[in-house]
Amino acid sequence: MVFLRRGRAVKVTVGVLVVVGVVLLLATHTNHVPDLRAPRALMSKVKENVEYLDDKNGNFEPAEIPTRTGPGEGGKPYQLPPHKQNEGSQSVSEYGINMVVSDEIAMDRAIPDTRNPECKHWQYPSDLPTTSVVIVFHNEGFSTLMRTVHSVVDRSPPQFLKEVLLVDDFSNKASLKEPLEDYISRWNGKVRLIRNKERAGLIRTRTTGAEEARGDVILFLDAHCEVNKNWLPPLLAPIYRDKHTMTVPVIDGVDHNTFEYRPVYGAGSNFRGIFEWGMLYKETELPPEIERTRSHKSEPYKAPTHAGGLFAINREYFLSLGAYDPGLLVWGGENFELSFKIWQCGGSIEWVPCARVGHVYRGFMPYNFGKLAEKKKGPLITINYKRVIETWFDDKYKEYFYTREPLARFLDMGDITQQLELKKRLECKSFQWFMDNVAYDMVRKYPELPANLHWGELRNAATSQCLDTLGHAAPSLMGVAHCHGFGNNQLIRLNMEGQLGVGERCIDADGQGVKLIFCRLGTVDGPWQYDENTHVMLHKRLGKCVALHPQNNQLILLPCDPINNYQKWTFAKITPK
Ligand code: LR7
Ligand code: MN
Repeated sequence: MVFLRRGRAVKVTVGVLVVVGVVLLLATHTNHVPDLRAPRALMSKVKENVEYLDDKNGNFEPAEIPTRTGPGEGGKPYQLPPHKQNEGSQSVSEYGINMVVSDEIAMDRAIPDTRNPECKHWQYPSDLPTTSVVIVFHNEGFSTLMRTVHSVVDRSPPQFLKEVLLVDDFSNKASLKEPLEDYISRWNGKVRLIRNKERAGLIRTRTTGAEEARGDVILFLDAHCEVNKNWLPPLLAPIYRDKHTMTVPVIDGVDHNTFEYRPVYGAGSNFRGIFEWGMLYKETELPPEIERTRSHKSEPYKAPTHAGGLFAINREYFLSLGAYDPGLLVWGGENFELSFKIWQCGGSIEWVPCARVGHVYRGFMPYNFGKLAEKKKGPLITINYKRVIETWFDDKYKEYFYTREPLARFLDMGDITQQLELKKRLECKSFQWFMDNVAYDMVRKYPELPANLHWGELRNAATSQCLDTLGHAAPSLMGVAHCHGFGNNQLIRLNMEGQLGVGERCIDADGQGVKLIFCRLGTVDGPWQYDENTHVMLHKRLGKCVALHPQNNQLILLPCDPINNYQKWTFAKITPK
């Protein structure tokens, strides 16, 4: 690792010097804790401070690496030659990632620096905490896993990287046995490997990793990441300042087919994690009232939650919070559990624009949940959500979740006594506090939900078929299909404000027919009115009713005719399977 030397730092342009100065001043005046909010009057000292840029190694900015050529270098997309494309596609069906492409790309390829240019000029404490980078994996591709490790070792100041801890969640691929052990021996113990004796799922495996780790801070990564330039110090600095702060890097995208590295968000825009009432994770622009208080766009900012995979936290703090709820199963919802726990029990979460990490977004999930899922009936991820909301939401908010996911009320979430005790013992605040003080911008997008008037399958009286999204993504035409009783694409909700919904989408209509659409953000009302007596579904704006065309079985809007069976619809109960 080569650090930026003073000589180079002085060459920065005047415009940037202003930023540099502000950053450095504060760094030197507050025990080197980075905070960009320096008084403007101090800017005259800019030059002097630039001279100090490299003192105490406080900057950690690596020297430019000479440009190389080769597959995927610079984060460019790589296309396989025709004779390898078939093999490539096969690997996509096995891994959700094109491993033939990955294998062609250097383990230590260069990727574009996607940070805000200001980031080059931050200064960090020289005595940041040591870090265990914990990577849990189940049947991941060898070269993507090892590229993750290479990027961490190559792009982290060695004094802060205690170890990379790989935790194998009971993989059965030969490449992840001896070949993996052989490969990591090149790092002389800095990269450690432990293995589960049975499949535990990613959530419990991460807790195992946290218990085993030797660093002060644990930093979780998925097994298919590439960390970007100078990623580590900015994630550690807020934890150094306050060990109840968890930090989250900004995630860039790596294409699962071509390995093209490209930012999801530009360097100038900042987003933060929220969720909708069905507990689907979302990201939203940083609210203007927060943006206004910031002197620099590269400054860390508080966020209600995070995507889940990539974050740093003081190890003892994480364990003192009980790590993850041990009742959570395999995958999903753990990001919310940890976020609510941290915020409501006195900690905070910061997103760090100067820490960028690429993550391969797969086309589909290449593994199943194994025996762990068989034991539990019902959709496992919804069960996790239910545990989380039953522990952390206030009653009023729990109702929003059940309004949006009516079947969740009937799922067995197991015992949460221990979670409730922990919440009490740590004297954690209410969910209302969290909504008022942390996620206050959320209800602008996802207002509090009116209750459902009806939910279930919506059956046509003439054909006994059910309204169905037909599995199409919005925007698309809806249709009817044989009623299957499983809910999913046939679970229709009508709320008190006339909104018809299915999953997170809404239903509307126009001259073409009945449509699945994206709900208008920030609204919870809709155009529908259901007649409890005649069972017609009126579209108020169009003044017509939903009808099934007797000949072609398509949905159309017709003048309301309460004695026509093709216009009569009844909500039928779905019983959870
Ligand atoms: O049973 C398992 N055991 C495991 O060890 C299943 C998975 N895993 C490993 C797996 O090999 C991988 O390294 O766990 C890691 C995460 O699994 P992924 O990559 O299949 O998950 P994902 O990227 O699709 O999903 C996101 O949501 C998950 C919910 O539990 C986790 O929090 C993931 O870490 C998370 N990923 C991210 O946040 C990266 C950013 C993408 C987004 C949004
Ligand atoms: Mn992932």
